[in-house]
Amino acid sequence: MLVKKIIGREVLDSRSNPTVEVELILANGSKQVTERGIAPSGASRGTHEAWELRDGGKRFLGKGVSKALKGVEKLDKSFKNKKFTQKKFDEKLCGLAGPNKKSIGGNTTTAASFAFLNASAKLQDKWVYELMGGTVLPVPFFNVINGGQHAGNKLSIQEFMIAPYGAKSFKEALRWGSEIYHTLGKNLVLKYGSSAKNVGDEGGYAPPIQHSEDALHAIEYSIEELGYKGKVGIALDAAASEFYDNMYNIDGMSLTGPELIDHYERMAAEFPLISIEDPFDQEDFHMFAELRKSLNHIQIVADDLTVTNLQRVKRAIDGECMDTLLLKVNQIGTVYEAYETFKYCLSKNVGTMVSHRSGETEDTTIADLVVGLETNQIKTGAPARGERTAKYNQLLRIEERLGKKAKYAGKNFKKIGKRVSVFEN
Ligand code: 2PG
Ligand code: MG
Repeated sequence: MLVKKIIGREVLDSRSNPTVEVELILANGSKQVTERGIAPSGASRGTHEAWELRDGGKRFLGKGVSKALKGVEKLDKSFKNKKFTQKKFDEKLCGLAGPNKKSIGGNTTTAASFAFLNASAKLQDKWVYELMGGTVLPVPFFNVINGGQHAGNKLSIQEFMIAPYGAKSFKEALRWGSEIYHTLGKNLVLKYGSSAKNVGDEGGYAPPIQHSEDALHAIEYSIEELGYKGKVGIALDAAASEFYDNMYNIDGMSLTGPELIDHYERMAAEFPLISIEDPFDQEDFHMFAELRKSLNHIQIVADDLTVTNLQRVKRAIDGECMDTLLLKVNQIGTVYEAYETFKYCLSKNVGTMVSHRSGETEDTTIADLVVGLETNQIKTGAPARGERTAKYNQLLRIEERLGKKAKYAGKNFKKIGKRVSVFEN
């Protein structure tokens, strides 16, 4: 596939920050297509993530991406009129971007890599998931209460999610998610007043509460009110690096690592918890492993610990720190590198959950990616707000398009998929 042109554009993300959009013209013989990719952006960023290139200075309060757009111009010069596969395209991006993607930015490479993937599919008259060949729809982890860096309330834990694993299809899971979201909103207003329905960065409510238990109670109550007990689990992303300062400052307490394990154990005993992401600081490999031993029925997910980086993932797997990797393309900077990290996890019997960022856009590539790779799990925010529903609605379309071939991961969401040969050349 021949790259004809690459252009960059500064567009806004869901937090009104500028981000990089790449538009790419790809050709095969006389056929030519144009497709786009947009980079998302995190707030609770792991320190080992790919470099996000921003301008500094006054423009957009320092967050402008005009330097990154200069990087896109460089891409145009060096890719134009050459043929690529996804692997070759992403490898060349890595070469140009240098260590940690510092020279042109991981935001630039992510947008370009997404654009190439979307254009390749279109050129072959396929959807991205179809190009990759997957047929399994993931269990969605809807973020219904926001805290930490994503909200203006006092909750230490960043994300309280619901996972409708007992639904029969993705379509049903999305309906349950919406019903629970509304019921929870109503219950929060009854208990905490009308401002409790205000939302955080990922569309979940940001009620004026301080203790995790209160959030968990409200969610459990809402699930049960609708009769979904035993069919919808609760998941957390503690994003614990954000409340770690030698001690873990959570829920009005200051805890050591082992004390925080006790705290998680109490929550797990009282509520239908099925998954905890980043329960400890991003350098605390040891405590991840300890928690995994003591809460072995609950999925432990690594995000800031591993940042989709193969070297850190190897360390976390060797140390038995996690059951599941959180896969974010922009943490590493290209689709192919993310795919390699995923493939390594697969070979080690470690699961993968595909993820959005808190600063998102209308780009839906990750919805196709999760079906294409058959990772069985996705988190992309609340079942509300356009940048979040864009992905869930794309999953609805994919399920409909797959028809009888579609399978919903459901209760098997922790099962490790088998498919590996997606982008081999
Ligand atoms: C996370 C993400 C997405 P951010 O921690 O998992 O929910 O947040 O994009 O702010 O890193
Ligand atoms: Mg996280």
